[in-house]
Amino acid sequence: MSKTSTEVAASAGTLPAAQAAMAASVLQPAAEGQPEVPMLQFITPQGTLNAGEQPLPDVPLPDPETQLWLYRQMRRIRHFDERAWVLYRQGKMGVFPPYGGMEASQAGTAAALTTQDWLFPTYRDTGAALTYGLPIAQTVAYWRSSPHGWYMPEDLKITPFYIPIATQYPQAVGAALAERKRGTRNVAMAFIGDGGSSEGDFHEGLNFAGALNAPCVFILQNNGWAISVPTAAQTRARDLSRRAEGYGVPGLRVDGNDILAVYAVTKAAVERARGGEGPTLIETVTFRIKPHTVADDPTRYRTDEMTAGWDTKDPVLRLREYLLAQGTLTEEGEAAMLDEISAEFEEAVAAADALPDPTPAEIVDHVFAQPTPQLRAQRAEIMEEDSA
Ligand SMILES: Cc1ncc(C[n+]2csc(CCOP(=O)(O)OP(=O)(O)O)c2C)c(N)n1
Ligand SMILES: [Mg+2]
Repeated sequence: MSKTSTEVAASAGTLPAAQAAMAASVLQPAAEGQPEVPMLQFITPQGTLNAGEQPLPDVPLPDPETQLWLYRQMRRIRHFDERAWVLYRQGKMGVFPPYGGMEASQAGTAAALTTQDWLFPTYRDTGAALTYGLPIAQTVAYWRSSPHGWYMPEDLKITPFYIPIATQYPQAVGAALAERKRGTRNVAMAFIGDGGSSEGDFHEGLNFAGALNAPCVFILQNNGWAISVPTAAQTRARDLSRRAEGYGVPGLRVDGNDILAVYAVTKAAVERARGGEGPTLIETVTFRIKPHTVADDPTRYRTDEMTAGWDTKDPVLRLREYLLAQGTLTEEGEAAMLDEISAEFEEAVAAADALPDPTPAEIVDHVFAQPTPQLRAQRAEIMEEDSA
């Protein structure tokens, strides 16, 4: 951040006192004795190749074909995020947690999986789910709170978006161990936020995975905020990747706004897990530019000064600059790509619109495979009320 602490503290003065005190902690220096793990970064925010020494010399830059494909994945999920805002304002979508600005962290990680692998996303990770292969129409239905979006397709090993923070970590370990028991080489990837990494389940999950050498890849998206609480206020730790050390698990840090670095490091961790070498924690260092959800008003707890500089680190523009300079992408090629992405999205929204309206009783229909007598009674009651 280019602002001085005095400037940011002064801008925090426009916030209510409690929020200002918390916001000021954004500037706390790292506690002594906490060495920072260097971040892998291939592409600088200016869109040039980082010529500096890299902390993970064995992790190679993806080839140009992969780079272009990753650019497409980011564009595709950015399109969803931008259109979701519009649909929300039109009353055609429910409350949605946006991930705009975090596309590299979501697409770059999920792109390293096949659909034989497991994905455990949180509410923030619609972008990762779309990259993995969750159909857009179903995703729209989910964020409309329609029962048509409640199931995940049978041919995908993706769980519903986790809302209870951190519960997905131990469960992902269980899925990974089940795969190993079946003799496959499939892995489980679970997401969490910076806030979630202070929950007990995060630590239990990592310990469990480490002790049993589970084929897991843990993605910790450090986006600077847990709703209104800045990372620096919710933990004294300044380098969340190092939390893995306590469990004997490698913890890596990557520039979460550089998709080439995110993809390369995740791919290496996935291969490691497949090869029976155990779990890895990857901290993707990014930023939540957007509100917590489309219904949140972040001006109540942070000022523009606190988010300043992050727009220039945009993951989509960064890779775009690089690909154009390399000649891997042309403006015409990009225009065609964006047209295809937009057409795919509109077709999917039309498919979601065409899904039949749910009946009120569906709220109890999907609780158990075989409904209990109580649920059957509740269902009858709901239907009676509805028809009255
Ligand atoms: C167990 C649990 N406690 C509290 C909440 C309320 N809650 C919803 S989002 C959130 C913040 C999570 O922040 P972070 O893990 O950084 O994820 P981000 O929203 O930044 O992606 C909290 C506390 C919850 N959903 N589950
Ligand atoms: Mg967060």
